[in-house]
Amino acid sequence: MSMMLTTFRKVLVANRGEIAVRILRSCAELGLHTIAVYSEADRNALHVRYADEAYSIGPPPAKESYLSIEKILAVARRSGAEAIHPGYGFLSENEQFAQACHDNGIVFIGPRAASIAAMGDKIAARKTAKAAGVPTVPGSEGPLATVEEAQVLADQIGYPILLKAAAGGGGKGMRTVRSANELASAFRLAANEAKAAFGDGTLYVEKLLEGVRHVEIQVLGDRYGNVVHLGERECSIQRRRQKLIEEAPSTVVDEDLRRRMGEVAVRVAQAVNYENAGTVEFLLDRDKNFYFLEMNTRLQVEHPITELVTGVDLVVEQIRIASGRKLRLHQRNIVVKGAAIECRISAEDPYNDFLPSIGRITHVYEPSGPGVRVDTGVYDGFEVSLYYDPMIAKLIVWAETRAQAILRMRRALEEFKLVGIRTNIPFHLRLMESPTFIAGRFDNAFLDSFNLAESDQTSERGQLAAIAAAAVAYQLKQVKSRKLDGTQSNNESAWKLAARRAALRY
Ligand code: MV4
Repeated sequence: MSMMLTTFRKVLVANRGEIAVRILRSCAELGLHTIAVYSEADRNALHVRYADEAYSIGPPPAKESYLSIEKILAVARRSGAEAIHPGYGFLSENEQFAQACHDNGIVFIGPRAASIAAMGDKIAARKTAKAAGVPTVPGSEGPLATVEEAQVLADQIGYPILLKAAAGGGGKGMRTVRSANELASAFRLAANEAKAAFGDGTLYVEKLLEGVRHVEIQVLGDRYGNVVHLGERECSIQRRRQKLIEEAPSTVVDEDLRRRMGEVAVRVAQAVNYENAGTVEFLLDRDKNFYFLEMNTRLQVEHPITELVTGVDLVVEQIRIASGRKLRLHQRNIVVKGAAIECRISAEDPYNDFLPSIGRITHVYEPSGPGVRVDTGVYDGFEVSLYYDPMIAKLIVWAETRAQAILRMRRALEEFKLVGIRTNIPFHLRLMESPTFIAGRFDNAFLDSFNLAESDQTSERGQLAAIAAAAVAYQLKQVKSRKLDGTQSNNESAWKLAARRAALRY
C-alpha cells in the first residue's frame, strides 16, 4: 500500500496529570500546537499550563468531564484540533470514542475502533489468540451461561480457578474460587459486580496459575501491517491488582525467551490488524512457559521503562503512526540496553493500610541527576483530591546494570520530597532494600507477604550499623589528623553527614 499521510498540526490531549504532561512534551518537541482539557478541579493543573490552549470541560467527577465524549469532541471542533491523544484510563480504550473521533474527521492517536473492540471483549481476545496459535491459560471457550456450566468446566480444569469478567481487564472483577462449594456464590457475586462495574455481567473461567510472573510485551504497529515488539516489562510487583514497581528487562527473560514472547505478541497484534502502540500481557511460569492473558490497546502507565532501555520515544512513534507514516523501526535494530525501574509514587499512607492521603502539597523537591526521570503533574501548592487516581508521580531510573539501577532508585527516592501529604515513598525504599527484590526472585504473590513494619526494623538495624561505622571512621580520622598537624580535621563531622542523610530520608 502507498503511504496515505494525514499530517496534523493541532493535537488535543484528552487526559490529565502526569500522562497529559508526558504527551504534551513529545508534541512540543514535534512542533505541534497543543490543546488541553480540564475539569474544574484541575483549573490550575500542570497540563493546563503546559498546553498552548486549554478548555474547561465541566465539574470534577470524571463522568462529567474526562469521560464525556460529547464535551471533548466539542472542544476539538471549537479549537480546530485535528487529532486526539487519549492517554491511559478514561476514554483510551473506549471503542465508541475512537469511532466518534473517526466519524468527526479527527485522528484518534491509538488503534482502530475494531481492534479496541476485539481486545476489549476478553473472551473474544482469548479466542483470537488461540486461533493464532498463541498459548492461553486452560479455561472456557466462550461465555459461561449458567453456574452449572461453570461447575462442569471447573471440574474439568481443576481447582483453584479464576472467574473473570468478559468486559473486565486489568484484574478488575476477578474472583478466585478454591473449591466446588464456593463456586455458586462466587459466580453470582462476580456476575453482579461485573454488571455494576461494566454494564455487562458476562463471565469466563480460567485455571488460576500460581507462583507465576506477570510479564508484558510492548508492540508498535503501523497502518500497513508492520508490527515490531520492544521487549518485555516485568510487572509482578502488584498490590491489590495495582502495579507498584515495574522493570525492564525482566530478570527471568533471556534473549531467546524475549524473541519467542515477542514473536507471539506480534502475532496477537497482527491477528486484530493492530495499528499504534499496544501491550500484550502474559503469565510466565517457573518452567518459562508463557500464556496469553489479554491485550491492552493503549499507551501504558509503565511505558517509560521501555523508552529508557530501547531509546524509543513511544509517544512520538504513536503520533507518526497515527499520521499514516510507515514504521521506521525494524526488529533487528531494536536492542534492550541496561536496566530501567519505575516506582509509582502515590498519595497513600503505607503505614495506614494505604489510605488515600489528600490535601495540599506545600513543597515538592524532585530528584534528578544522571539516569533519573520524573513524570509528574504535581507542583508546589498542588491539591490532591479524591476525584482521581492517587498516583501523583512516576520515578523512573536507568543504569547500565540492574544492581546500579536499584542503587540509583534508592538514591532518587531519598532525594524525593513531597511535603504536606503522605506518600508510599517509604514503602518503595524498603522494597529497594528487600533481599527478595534485589535477588529478582519474586512472583505475583510477593507483595501480599511483604511486611513494611518488619522491614522497617531490619532497616533500622542497618542504619545503626552504618552510624556506628561512621563514628569509628570519624574517630580514626581525628586521631590521624591530630598526629599530622595537631589540629582538628577540617572535614565535616561524619555525625553531621549521617544526620543530614537521615534528614533527607524523612
Ligand atoms: C491471572 C492470574 C493467574 N491465573 N489469570 C492480573 C491482571 C490481569 N490482567 C490478569 N491478572 C492475573 N490473571 C490466571 N488464570 C494472575 C494474575 C495476576 C495477579 C493476580 C493476583 C494478584 C496479583 C497479580 C499480579 C499479576 C497477575
